[in-house]
Amino acid sequence: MTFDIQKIRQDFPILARTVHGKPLVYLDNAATTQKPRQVIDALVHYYEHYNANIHRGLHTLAEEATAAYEESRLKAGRFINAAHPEQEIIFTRNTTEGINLVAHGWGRKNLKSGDEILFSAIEHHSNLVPWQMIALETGAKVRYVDIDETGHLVWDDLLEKLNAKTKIVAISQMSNVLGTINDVKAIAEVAHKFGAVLLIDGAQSVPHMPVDVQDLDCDFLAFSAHKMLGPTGVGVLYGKRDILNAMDPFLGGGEMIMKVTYEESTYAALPNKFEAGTPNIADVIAFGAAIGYLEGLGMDAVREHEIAITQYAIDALSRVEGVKIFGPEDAHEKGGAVTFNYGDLHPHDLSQVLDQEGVAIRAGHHCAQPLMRRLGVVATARASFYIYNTNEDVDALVDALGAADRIFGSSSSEARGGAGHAVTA
Ligand code: C6P
Repeated sequence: MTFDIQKIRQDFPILARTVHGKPLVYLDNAATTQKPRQVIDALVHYYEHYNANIHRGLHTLAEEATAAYEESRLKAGRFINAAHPEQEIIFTRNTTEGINLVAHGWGRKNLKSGDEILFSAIEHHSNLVPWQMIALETGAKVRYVDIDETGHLVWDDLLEKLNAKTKIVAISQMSNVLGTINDVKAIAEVAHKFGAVLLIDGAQSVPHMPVDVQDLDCDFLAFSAHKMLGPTGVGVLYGKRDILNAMDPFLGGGEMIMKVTYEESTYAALPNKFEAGTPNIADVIAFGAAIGYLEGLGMDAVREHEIAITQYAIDALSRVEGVKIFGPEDAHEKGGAVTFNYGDLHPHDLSQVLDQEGVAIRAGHHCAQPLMRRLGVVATARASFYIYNTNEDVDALVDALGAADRIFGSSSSEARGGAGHAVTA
């Protein structure tokens, strides 16, 4: 292990609490992560010492707030190695808003009837619904790349569906359900050959592995602060400068203009053009502290820790009779999310029993209903890990499954039929 998990845990006040009299075992990190003291302190410090609106005021507080806000932009840019952080990093509310910004800001201008939008079978609703909406509006058509039985994209299907009509490829780098990691660098290469732009949904990848937008050569990357130790209500949309410059604004209002008359307006330069109205100043500043925390650990070390704990979890869960795991078995091929079902027990019931044991997981369709249908299930349970999780947390999950079994008899002989580790179509 390249970092000291026990030391890290001390930075997270919430990890000291109990749930139903049991120590909290937080395994719902793909939904949102917990926040370290450094992030909470940055938030409180802002409100206690220099709360002011940014960019507008000429007083000391406004200048301090503006400087801290812009510093977070530079930090976010450095974190993903943007070539021009001061222009290419747009603060949004979350990944969802970033993708909508591209669908509407870029899509309205660049899509027309007969064009194609290509996404994949593993996408989160956030990377499906905005494209369906813009397709309806423009007459473009949505298509998706299928997955194989381990949850990887079928490369031949991608090549077959990419063509001169494809104008944008919108793909997640890491699935929030199966954890599968897509080779987005290779996808960028083939998409660009056809003249298409590539948007990466980085909601799950950016928090968990090193991501370098220049190396990937992606055109857009969207991610959320709250999944990487930061506050809720802040997201980042990265876009290549030339592409952002050529796009129309998504929202109109204060801060995003150059000149306004009663009849018409001209727009501000990047990034303000895309940040209409007062932004989420406090949370953007606290997000800077979250980035600093992760940089202190090193994203290579974060990834290394997650491979280790994910493999430990896959191995431990595989030994539990009645557990069926979906997605890759090798943790090197996936992020820190393990999705499974336990016998014929509904994941919602399972989640409730685990909660009684202090273990927090997510159960449901994980905002990926088409993928659930593709897997042949209505819902699954998901344990997802982050920097503060230990193998003991995984042991607690496995023990809690025993409690569920005692209550529901979930690993009944009928239910034990599932072979596990396979995506069933
Ligand atoms: N997935 C999960 O439990 P927002 O809500 O905008 O911050 O993130 C949306 C989103 C987009 N893409 C992927 C791959 C995601 O995983 C998510 C959020 C959470 O899986 C909440 S549904």
